[in-house]
Amino acid sequence: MFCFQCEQTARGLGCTGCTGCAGVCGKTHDVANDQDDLIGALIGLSNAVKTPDSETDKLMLEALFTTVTNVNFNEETIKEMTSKIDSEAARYNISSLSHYDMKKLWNADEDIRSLKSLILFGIKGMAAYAYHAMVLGYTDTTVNEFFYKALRTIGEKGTMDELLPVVMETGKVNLACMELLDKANTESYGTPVPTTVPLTVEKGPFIVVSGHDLKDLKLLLEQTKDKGINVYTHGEMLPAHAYPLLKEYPQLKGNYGTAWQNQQKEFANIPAPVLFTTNCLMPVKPSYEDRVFTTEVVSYPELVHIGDDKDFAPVIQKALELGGYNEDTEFTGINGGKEVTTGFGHGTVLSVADKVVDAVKAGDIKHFFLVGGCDGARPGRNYYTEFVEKAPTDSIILTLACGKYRFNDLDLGTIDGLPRIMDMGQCNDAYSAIKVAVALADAFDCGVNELPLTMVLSWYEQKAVCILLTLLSLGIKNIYLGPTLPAFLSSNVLNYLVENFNISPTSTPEEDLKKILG
Ligand code: FS2
Ligand code: SF4
Repeated sequence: MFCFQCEQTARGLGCTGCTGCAGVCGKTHDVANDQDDLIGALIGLSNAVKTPDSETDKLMLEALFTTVTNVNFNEETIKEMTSKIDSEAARYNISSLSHYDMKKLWNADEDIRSLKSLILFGIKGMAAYAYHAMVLGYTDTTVNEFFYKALRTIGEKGTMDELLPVVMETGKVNLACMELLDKANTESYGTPVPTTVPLTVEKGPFIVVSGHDLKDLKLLLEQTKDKGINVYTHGEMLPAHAYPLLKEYPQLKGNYGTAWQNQQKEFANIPAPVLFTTNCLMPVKPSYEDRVFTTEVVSYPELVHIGDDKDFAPVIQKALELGGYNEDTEFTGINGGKEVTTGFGHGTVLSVADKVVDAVKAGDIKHFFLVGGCDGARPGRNYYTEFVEKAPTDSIILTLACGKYRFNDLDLGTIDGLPRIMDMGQCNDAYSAIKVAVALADAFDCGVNELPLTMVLSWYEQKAVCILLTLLSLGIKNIYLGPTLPAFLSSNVLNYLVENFNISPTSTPEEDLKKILG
């Protein structure tokens, strides 16, 4: 196996090994190779089919999403998907589909490998967003067509000069994709409103829902109506509390646990089932394996999978069987806070834009930080907690994705009635941050790079890659990126990013704050 698509890759170089080995995430050698075959089949399909239809689009999104870190650990379902791609080719009268050999990519010249990896990992992340929009009935032809173009590009010979524009195009198309998902979510469930979310679990049966898929949560809320079962979000599902049409379910009570990398500890003893709608699933420990359920593209050997009929009866049954806690049970965030807030998407923030602009003009707000992205297991990620704690009291912290669990339970007070920490939502809600930044730049008649705004990002998996590419495609400079730089950036590609975008690796909160504010 060879895999270096995520931040926790072995030795900061790549997860490798032979039969019996596994990557740091727990993905086995066989699963890694099966995922490569799946991508190889997709590249073959992109070359062979000139005008794919919506069925093919759906399969392509599923296949890419399947290979995102912490989504699928199951050889059987990955192989099934590869066979589906071969059958799909047969539907277009292609009798034998040639698969691209991914070893050609992993063994390519390091700069070519680096640029193609940016494209491949970027479209994997983007596929997750396109998939969530698609299940809500929203698709975009330009976005879908780009996936095939990108896949073909990975399979072709290409120079750095030819590949760089496709890397930037990946970011540009991902902006359209995040916009599509924002539209899908807000038209389906309403515009998020600021919401306080308790971390206490009430007594009685409950279900924990993790991942990013709001539609699955909505279906589960429908099926748990009047059943005496409460529902708690976990990880990236937290922002669901802010959507008016989800909020109206009285059994949607609060949030359980923190970011994904703590799940093996946090799920070990809970008297409730957990449903994973997307990443990030970690290898499931025997102590709680009978309580974890998967759906959509998430797959793990031996776990009960809720299929397309979306009958959550096994999850509901398990919740009733386990019964929950006997008493209301108090949990806290990692800094001891008993509640968190969310719901500060572009709809909310822009509705108070004049207040924000006035506070800046009056000198009450001197700086905005976007501190967001993925959380992860590596040491060093407390950088983000310390950064937020040490940020000056006249600064506002915008945040998004699961990295916020490092500090979202801190009470940093308010400035002119505006909370100092504003959670904009899931990782895809980076779209909100971009909309707010562009609106502020308009209000102050300057470019986004001239605003008193700094992005301090944490990355882990491939959705962070497509978001970073979107920011670069918009010409956003001076981004701080940590906790480590991607292993798939060759030194020439990194130099290009530093020279053209002034990307800096994070150092220490004190030093970075000094540099930013100095
Ligand atoms: Fe966090 Fe994991 Fe959102 Fe990422 S829950 S690292 O998938 O996509 O962010
Ligand atoms: Fe290693 Fe990350 Fe790949 Fe898992 S996804 S095998 S941890 S690089």
